[in-house]
Amino acid sequence: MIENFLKGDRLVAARVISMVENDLPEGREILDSLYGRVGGAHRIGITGPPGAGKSTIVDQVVLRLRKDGLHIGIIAADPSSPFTGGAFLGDRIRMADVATDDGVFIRSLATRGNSGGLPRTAEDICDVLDAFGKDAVVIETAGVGQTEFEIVHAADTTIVVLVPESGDSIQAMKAGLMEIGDIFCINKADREGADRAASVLRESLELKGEASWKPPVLLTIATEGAGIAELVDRVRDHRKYLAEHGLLESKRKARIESKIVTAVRERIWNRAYQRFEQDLPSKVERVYLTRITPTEAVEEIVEGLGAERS
Ligand SMILES: Nc1nc2c(ncn2[C@@H]2O[C@H](COP(=O)(O)OP(=O)(O)O)[C@@H](O)[C@H]2O)c(=O)[nH]1
Ligand SMILES: [Mg+2]
Repeated sequence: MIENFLKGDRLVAARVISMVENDLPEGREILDSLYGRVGGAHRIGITGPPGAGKSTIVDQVVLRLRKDGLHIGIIAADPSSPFTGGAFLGDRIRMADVATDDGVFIRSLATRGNSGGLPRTAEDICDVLDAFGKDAVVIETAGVGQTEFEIVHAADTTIVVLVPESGDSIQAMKAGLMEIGDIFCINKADREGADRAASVLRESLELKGEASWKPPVLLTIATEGAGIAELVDRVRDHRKYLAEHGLLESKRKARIESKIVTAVRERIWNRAYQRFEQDLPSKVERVYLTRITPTEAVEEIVEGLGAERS
């Protein structure tokens, strides 16, 4: 499988991604053996409110990158449908321009649960596409809830897409989106108020103090491809900036660190939980009857785990 993967077999890549997405041991094994090849791809996150035009922008950006001969992976993390738990097909269809191109690999993910968060496995899937030889991996998320912070962690460069109507609310906008953007797009600039939204946004970004990277604010009309060339230029600038300041490296290390911490936590927790799970109802009962306090119950459990180990 690995041999065919390295030959560029897309079906095999899709299978590897499924294994990784479903957190199968085989998936982890394959990812481990490919790990030496991870690290080259530029990870570009794109977030913003639903309907702002993120997928349309991705489509346009990817078309442009393809013209330069780059190979691209796309991960679309859509809000899951409350009825089926599966991802909407809309994005895949709208990305029709790139969907038939062999140099592009698109993967739609169902976000699990209602949090709208980026699935934990999205970073692993990025790693797979990176090892598959993609020059850039674009991750699209609906900008709701937790996603903002997760995308920043997963991406080297984060693009925040807003629409002209955001102008009135930019000042009141969740600090979240303001903090995370490396590049801002006011998309649907064919509509009223785009210039004003852009200048309000620029002003608010000015107030943020003197970071060495000033997030540019661009106007785009994604449906017409307007502003996309500049967007791609700014993405390249940002990548260059990261490289020159050692930030690609530090971001990568931060991802490795949290990957390790998360995995260790999970393993230790699972093991510990198995050991005290059966005593839990009796502890609950004793706390309920106020024989012991919740804190005492915790202490008993933790001490019990320690005693068993030694
Ligand atoms: N008028 C206008 N419509 C746009 C523009 N960009 C995207 N759209 C439309 O907005 C709708 C939502 O776009 P989509 O890319 O799916 O948004 P997403 O939910 O952020 O991914 C679609 O009907 C697009 O055709 C634009 O620049 N101007
Ligand atoms: Mg979309």
